[in-house]
Amino acid sequence: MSDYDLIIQNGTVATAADVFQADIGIKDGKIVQIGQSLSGAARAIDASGKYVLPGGIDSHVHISQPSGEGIEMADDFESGTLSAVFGGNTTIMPFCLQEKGKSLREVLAAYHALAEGQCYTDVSFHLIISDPSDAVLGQELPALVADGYPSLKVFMTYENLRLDDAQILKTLDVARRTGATVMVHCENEDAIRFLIEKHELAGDVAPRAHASTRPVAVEREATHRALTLAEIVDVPIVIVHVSNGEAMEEIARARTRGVKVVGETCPQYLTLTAKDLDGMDWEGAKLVCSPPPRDEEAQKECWRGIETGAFELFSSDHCPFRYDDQHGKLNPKGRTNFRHIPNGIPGVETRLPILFSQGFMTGRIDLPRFVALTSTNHAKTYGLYPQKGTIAVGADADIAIWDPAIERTIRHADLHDGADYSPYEGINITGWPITTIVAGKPVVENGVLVGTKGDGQYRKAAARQINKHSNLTRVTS
Ligand code: DUC
Ligand code: ZN
Ligand code: ZN
Repeated sequence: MSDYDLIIQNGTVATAADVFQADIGIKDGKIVQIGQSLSGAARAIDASGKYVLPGGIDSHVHISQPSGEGIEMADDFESGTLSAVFGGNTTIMPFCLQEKGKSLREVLAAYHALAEGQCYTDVSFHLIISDPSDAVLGQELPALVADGYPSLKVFMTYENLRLDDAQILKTLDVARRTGATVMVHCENEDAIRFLIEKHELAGDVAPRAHASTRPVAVEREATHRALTLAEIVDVPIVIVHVSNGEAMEEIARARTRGVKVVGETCPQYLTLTAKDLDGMDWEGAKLVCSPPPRDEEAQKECWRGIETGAFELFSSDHCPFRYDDQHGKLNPKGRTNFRHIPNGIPGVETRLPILFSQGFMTGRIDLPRFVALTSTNHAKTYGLYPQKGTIAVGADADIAIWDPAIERTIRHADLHDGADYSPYEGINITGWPITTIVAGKPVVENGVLVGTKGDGQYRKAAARQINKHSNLTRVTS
């Protein structure tokens, strides 16, 4: 019998800490050896001239999420994970949305049924809490955290989703007691409502108004408030999809007060601006996401956050809707008023190439920082580490092999998601993941699909171990 099922030979391996030349031996889905000149495998992949990195973990992805009457997301678990694996990801973390009145168990069961047998990557869920009743906060949530579902998102915006400050405080308090991790969408709903009414009165209802009704101040104020609520409760918090320097400064200030906060930014805040929406008329609907893209100055600030460590997470916020579709961006109401255009853009396949090309290949960040931002920190923040997010003996053999010599232009026609456009169309990229290995099995090899749906499994996560580790460190079995 062979010592290994698979060896990856001659590659340059990187983790969040080191870069080194090594072979990797894989057996039964795990990394079992890292060394020189390994042999004795059923098969070998030659990675000469390539980078061998932990597979991407995209901890902010929306799949098959209810999004309003008549609206359908463009991806189910099959197409979403297919797109993810072609983009070098081995795990994605979609959200399970609790609709008001529903129990969390019911919601989870429904999402598990949608994902079962359909996935090309591993999957681990976050909850979205929209109805923090006594039963949910008192019984269901603590039981689920203990049962391997320890992360949840709350919204400060959207009529049907937003929690008020009292509800957020209570939710944070449950997180403090149970070791759950709370992600917060920070935008002030009342301020947005006020601005939307003004725009509608003035007849300003084209997609560009989406950006002007959600200005930086709306995000900055809510970010400050969320951080203050976490400070009062004394619990770590994740601020998701930060779009600009002012919100980032709130995170930095909170850190100096001792708040444990993890900051996330996304490709749209590095590559798109509100001006793009402006120039596109109704095609601007393709870029409607929240928070909206800002300006060149905000892009620079987000890059600064990536370079300096203000942000620990770089996620796609993949939230795909078809553009030219009555169930998508241009639904019957959406084609007459921006308020009815579903919020969100696709990007799970392009997240890693954009940061690799514009961050690593330009010298803005080094390879360990790329790995930390795209894989390791996601695993640590959400309780999947060290089983996932690194290349180490005993870890899952979740690996992406990158060819830094590939030059490509992003074209939606080459991508694998269910949308009908990419917000990143036309961006030139240097470097692309050519082979993606999920739990020891090549799913994409040399740019060709060789795996099958069902190769990806559901992975439970661990809660924070209170008083034993920092907010970024947990242990999964
Ligand atoms: N928030 C997200 O995280 N994704 C898409 C839309 C939104 O408001
Ligand atoms: Zn959000
Ligand atoms: Zn999102």
